[in-house]
Amino acid sequence: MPSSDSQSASSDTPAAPIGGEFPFVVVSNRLPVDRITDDDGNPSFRTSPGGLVTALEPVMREADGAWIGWTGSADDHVDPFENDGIHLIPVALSAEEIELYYEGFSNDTLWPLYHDVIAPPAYHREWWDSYVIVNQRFADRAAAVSAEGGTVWVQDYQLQLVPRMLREQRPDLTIGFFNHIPFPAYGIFSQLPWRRQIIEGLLGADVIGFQRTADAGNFTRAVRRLTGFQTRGTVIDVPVTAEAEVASAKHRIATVRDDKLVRAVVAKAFPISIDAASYEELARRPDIQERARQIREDLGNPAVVMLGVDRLDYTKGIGHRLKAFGELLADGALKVEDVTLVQVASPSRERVRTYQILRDEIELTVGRINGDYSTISHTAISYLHHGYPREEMVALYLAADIMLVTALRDGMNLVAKEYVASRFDNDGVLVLSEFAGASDELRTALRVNPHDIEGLKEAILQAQAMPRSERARRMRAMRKRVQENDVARWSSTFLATLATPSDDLALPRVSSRVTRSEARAEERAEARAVEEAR
Ligand code: GDG
Repeated sequence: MPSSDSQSASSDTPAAPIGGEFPFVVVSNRLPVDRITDDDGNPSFRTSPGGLVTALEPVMREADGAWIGWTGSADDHVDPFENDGIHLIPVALSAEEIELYYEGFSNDTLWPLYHDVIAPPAYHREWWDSYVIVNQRFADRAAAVSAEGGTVWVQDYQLQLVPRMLREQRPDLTIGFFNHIPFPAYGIFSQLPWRRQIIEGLLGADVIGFQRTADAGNFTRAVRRLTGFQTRGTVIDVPVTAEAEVASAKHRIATVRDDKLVRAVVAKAFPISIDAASYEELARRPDIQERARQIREDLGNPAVVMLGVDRLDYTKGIGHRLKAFGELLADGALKVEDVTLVQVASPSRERVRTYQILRDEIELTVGRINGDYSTISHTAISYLHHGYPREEMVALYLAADIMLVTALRDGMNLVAKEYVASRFDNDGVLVLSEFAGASDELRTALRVNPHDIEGLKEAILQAQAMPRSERARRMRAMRKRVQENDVARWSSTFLATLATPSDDLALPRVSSRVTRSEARAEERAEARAVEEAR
């Protein structure tokens, strides 16, 4: 078992003596807590109520799990601590690493690249170097605290090198990875100067989860192009050479022709969701319903309230939404007396230049539309550059007749699912971009291509005119889906796949190599699946 000495020298203050004790470990860039300071200036932590925590909390408690991540502040050398019954293990990042690894490589290289280069990705070697160093630090920490034969679940694009780095140190572990954002087509991914290292990093995992079937297909194709490894449907045969790996991961090892040993890696879609019941519970609270009424009243009781809720991010298509809305006002198809658009744009990545430019553009557009169409008594767009408590978000969902989700590219989009989960009255219309992962599941939303401004305008008008019976029919179908496939089911399905021995993945076996024609047939089938998923 590696000792905590294996942490990199530039890492945190020495950890409390907990090395090697946790059978289940989650690793994510951020810990699920926020640092708060009381009136006397004493710092402490408060759980940040994200969906991931809600999903993993029961698993964590049952398995005596630990969560590894960054606290969100620079040079924050904090010893492991317990919060709400979860063991939290902080990893410190220096101010320079936040700039290079986090704001740079994660948010200004990978984020735009993986979202189909909506904004141009920047490639800097010093950002990459920092990404490697920080990923190694997370991997070292996971290696140090995980129990023999334990399970580690790594989250998201900031930590794609961790699976392999961890496997090299701890072949006894079962390693999962989940990518919360899209995985791009090879033509785009191949721009990345470090594309091979990323693929190799991810292939250190036993199960690699994606939001959509199309993302898993893009990844598998990138694996074939860059490594030549054989793939069979959702299974990738990764050659193994290290004896330790063969011995410790027997159940995932198979022999293929020429006595080659391979490790079976699964890459498939596990669409993430929300804690649907908790949204419905909030929505049913009389005080929150009263707040929803109050919001409508404060807006001047317009006939129609439209809503957008997004982090202020260029992937979310806020500009396209505003353009369609502004044109409908200009055409006279919508009247400012009848309709208000509430746009919550919560502050995000404010130190990254692209985000500063986006904010300026959005606020200029909002100002223009309001200047042109608002009256003393009616405001066209109520624009809110704030974060709100969840109770207020649910009140907004209840107050909104039409929810506009017009992302240009989005892994899933939880806001769409939150709106649906909150509408226990089976009312409200969801206008949903086909480029958000949620559109694979929410088939009865009004699905739009946000680049098609005419189509978007038509969908908004259709939503406005939709009869009550049709609204209810569409909403009921979406609610069923979101209630059945909640975030608890997401995590249990992923973890069950991770625990599945390879026999059930059609291993062990002595297989022949996949022939070229089989590979082509498989690619065609994948392409069909991608088309169907769209
Ligand atoms: C990434 C992927 C994927 C937003 N403003 C406030 C607030 N929020 C909450 C929403 C929602 C969450 O933040 C945003 O989730 P999204 O899924 O919409 O988008 P990303 O932040 O880009 O998340 C995405 C997700 O990971 C999960 O895998 O779906 O595709 O990009 O829960 O409600 N919450 C509160 N106040 C706000 O002002 N309380």
